[in-house]
Amino acid sequence: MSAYHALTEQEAIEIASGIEGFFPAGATLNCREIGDGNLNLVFHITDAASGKSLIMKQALPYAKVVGESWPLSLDRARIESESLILQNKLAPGLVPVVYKYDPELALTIMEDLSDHLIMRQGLINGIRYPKFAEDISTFMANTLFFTSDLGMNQQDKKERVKEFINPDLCKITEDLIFDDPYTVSANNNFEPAIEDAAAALREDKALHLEVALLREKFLTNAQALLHGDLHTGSVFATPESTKVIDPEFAYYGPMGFDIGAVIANLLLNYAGQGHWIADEKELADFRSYLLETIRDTWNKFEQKFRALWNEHGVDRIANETPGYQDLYLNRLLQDAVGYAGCKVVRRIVGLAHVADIDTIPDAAARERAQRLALAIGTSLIKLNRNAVSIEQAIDIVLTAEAR
Ligand code: SR1
Ligand code: MG
Repeated sequence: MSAYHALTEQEAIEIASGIEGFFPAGATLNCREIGDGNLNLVFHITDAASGKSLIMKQALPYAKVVGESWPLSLDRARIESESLILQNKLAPGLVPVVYKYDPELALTIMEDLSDHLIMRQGLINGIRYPKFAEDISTFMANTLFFTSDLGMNQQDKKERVKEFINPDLCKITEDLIFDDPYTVSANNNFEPAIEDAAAALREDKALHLEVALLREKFLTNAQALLHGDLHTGSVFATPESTKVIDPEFAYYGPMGFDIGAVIANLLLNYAGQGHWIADEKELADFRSYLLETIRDTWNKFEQKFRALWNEHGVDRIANETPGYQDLYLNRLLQDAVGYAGCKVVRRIVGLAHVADIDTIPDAAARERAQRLALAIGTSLIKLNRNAVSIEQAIDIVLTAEAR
């Protein structure tokens, strides 16, 4: 099977049977297409007799969420498989293992993680993930430090920047996160009940200035190889284990974009959560857990990033100049806060939303959650260049809630 075409379940079975040594000879394989994301086909192949299974992810030449009118490069499948392989070296055990990549079919064959749950769904169900802050901070510190000019040969890094040029997927982010929510765009998608809040986003020039600066950094700052779409739908988790998936948006960009994505998606759950848990104390406890996870994620990330720098830093002047490391980390915090804000706002008024909020059945409760998220998101964006501590971001959340 060679030339590119979207696979059927039967074809996926034939490819899986051909992977030497994976399934027992003559195994009766079962296949289900389970892709529920915005862009790709995902086949789950299982052999009930041996209990063995794998995942095949195939890129489609257009954005599935919109249709064939929005073409997308298949090269993102290469970017995803190469990112996963690199991430597994830099942060072992925190991503699925890639078994095989087929460039012609834009197909990545990888470890099946269906003993884990997509973290977004878990959080919606009120599950806590006590290992998440530890694991995601390790993932981000290792992948961001060792792909940056601080942690790798700087000539090799320039070669790597070339390998991860990802224009189509970056354009999605540039439009959907840093432009559409602040103007009238056919891509936008919000409920009539919050039209006034959407109009306020379009009119707030001080907000636009901050978004323009964050957008400029996303366009120009090739600081490290990012995951590029590190939301809670890109994490498979159990209380004991964390696996980061789906790095098809990977490119060289500002580190704070990944950190901000994690913070934003915990906050989106925070905003939606109030309406799932009826008991006041239980709700307050779960929300405190989410804020504690944000605090831990940043603090652990900072501590691990500094430790890697002190032990493995390759840049003489960066290593030896007093105050440089502190300023660098403060800029990362500021970027993380700003990008977190942008990522919250886009999920309320932009094209692609999140289930944490969209599946709230009661319209008035859903509107309250959307308004809370917008209040948090816009305040974080306005804070970004003045942030000196993660506690300021936490305070913004607590103040927005009290309104
Ligand atoms: C057209 S793709 C919409 C969104 O889905 C992905 O997960 C990214 O977040 C993207 O912005
Ligand atoms: Mg994805």
